[in-house]
Amino acid sequence: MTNYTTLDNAQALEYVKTQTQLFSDDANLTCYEFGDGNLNLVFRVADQHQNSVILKQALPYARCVGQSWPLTLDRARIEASVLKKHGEICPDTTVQVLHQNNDLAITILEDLGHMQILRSQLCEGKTFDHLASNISHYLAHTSFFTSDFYLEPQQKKALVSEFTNPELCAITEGLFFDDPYRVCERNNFAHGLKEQVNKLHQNHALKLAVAQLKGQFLCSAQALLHGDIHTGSIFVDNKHVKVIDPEFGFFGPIGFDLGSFIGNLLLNYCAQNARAKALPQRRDIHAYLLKCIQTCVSEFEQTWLALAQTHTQDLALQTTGYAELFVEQVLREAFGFCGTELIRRTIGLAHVADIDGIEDEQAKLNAQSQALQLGEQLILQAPHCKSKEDLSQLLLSLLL
Ligand code: SR1
Ligand code: MG
Repeated sequence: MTNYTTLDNAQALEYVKTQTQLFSDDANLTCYEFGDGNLNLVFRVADQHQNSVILKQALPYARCVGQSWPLTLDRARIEASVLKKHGEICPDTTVQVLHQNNDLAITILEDLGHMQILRSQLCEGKTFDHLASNISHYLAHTSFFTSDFYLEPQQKKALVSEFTNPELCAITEGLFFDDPYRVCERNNFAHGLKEQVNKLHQNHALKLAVAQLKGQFLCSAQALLHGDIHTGSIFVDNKHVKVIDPEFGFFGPIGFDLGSFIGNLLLNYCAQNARAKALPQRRDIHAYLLKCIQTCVSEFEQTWLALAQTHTQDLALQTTGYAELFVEQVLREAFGFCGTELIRRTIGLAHVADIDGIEDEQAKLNAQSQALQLGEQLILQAPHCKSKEDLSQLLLSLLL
């Protein structure tokens, strides 16, 4: 990465002008940086006719912490490559990569500025009927077609190697499975949660279940994951859903992505007790989020089993009943990973705006406390569920 330099607005504009053919030669370009994520620079480059693209550049450190947390630039290669691979499988649901430069850690993407970030929409109480089907389609197809059920063994192993992402995985390993369960400098929570957090730190059964999930995360190279599919990594409008930002992508346990997505819907669920002040409105958004989770899980299961039935290449994995057992385990793990997302977003380093944006301090504390309890129970109880119906019952019993 010897040529690497961080771009400013003028340099990003110049880069697009001179290194790509994305605009015509006489285009009058403007450029501004508007990234508000945890890690990268994000520029919008537009011409006088409202054509625009997004130029994303990885910084050599985590933006949300600063230069004291160095971070590999290779994540830009991983992100662009995951988008391309997932885009081959699910073109309608994956943001399009227009240009990739690994030396400068630059990716140029189609501009989704006409769409909205799902997290902000859910916070405003907006709902999207097509969300669950689109995301379950994306998760089932990308995971099936990058798994050993479908790929030749050598092809699969070559991909595992191409998508080895040790530094970003180490962030997830620490933030999801280590920090929240012990005293740690990076943790961040209000004094009002101290007692609940202390109890959590002393809960051996919980730590054991989390250790099992971490074991799966470390050892189970099942499929090419997005690796960070929260509601801030999803754009929506009335018809479409587009997934962005898979810089944490790697070959991992399939349930991790499904669990991360569901976890973010549940974080919003907890936040709505404070956000949706009128009871009918609160009931509606709660019912929507629950339905969205149930649809997502059942359509994920159906789609995966249908793909396994028609497209499994491996002889032994074709054995009658195996795909069903495999998907049951994926779903159990998904609910466990979902629990770890709820906990780490509540007391760990990186929180979510759904809850942090609640103005009333007591209401915020209540939402955080609910997220912690929910996370804890999902982690503890999901491993004992035998089917998706059991998992769905478990969730209902914890929420109602
Ligand atoms: C230092 S990175 C913190 C978090 O932001 C990313 O979006 C991931 O969720 C990561 O865990
Ligand atoms: Mg991200």
